[in-house]
Amino acid sequence: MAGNVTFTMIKPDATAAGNTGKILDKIIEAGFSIRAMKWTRLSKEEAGAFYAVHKERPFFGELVDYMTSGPIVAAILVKDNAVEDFRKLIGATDPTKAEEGTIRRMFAKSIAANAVHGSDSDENALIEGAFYFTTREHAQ
Ligand code: FUP
Repeated sequence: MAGNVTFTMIKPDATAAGNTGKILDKIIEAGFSIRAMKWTRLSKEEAGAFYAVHKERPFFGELVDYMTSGPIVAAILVKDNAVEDFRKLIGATDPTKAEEGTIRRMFAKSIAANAVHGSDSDENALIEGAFYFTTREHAQ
């Protein structure tokens, strides 16, 4: 059975553009509740560790530079079927391919500056949530 937790980051392009509130509204309207949330900024080491799975990809350096270029909002979200439903809500990685009405279609600037992150599996949702929040902060 699919889990009920996912993890998101509102990325530097979206916080800089003043879209944090609008994106949170969309997330809440879609039925997600916020279990933990933090406005923060990643160091290069933290961004590199978070995206370690992409270490060998050609865009890794740019991704780390971009993700450390400004503040982000990290959050643990709860809803039935959270991972899949949230991926649908945000749309494709490349905003030009994201469906109408999705968060990336509305707010993303490019494939790199794509407004939001969403976990791609239940396992990664737990790992990514634990990257930012202590057990006490997300045990509600
Ligand atoms: P997603 O799961 O949709 O966030 O996408 P991926 O895990 O494939 O990629 C993680 C991040 O790497 C994306 F959000 C943006 C960045 N990326 C690029 O900058 N260029 C690419 O060609 C692919 C991904």
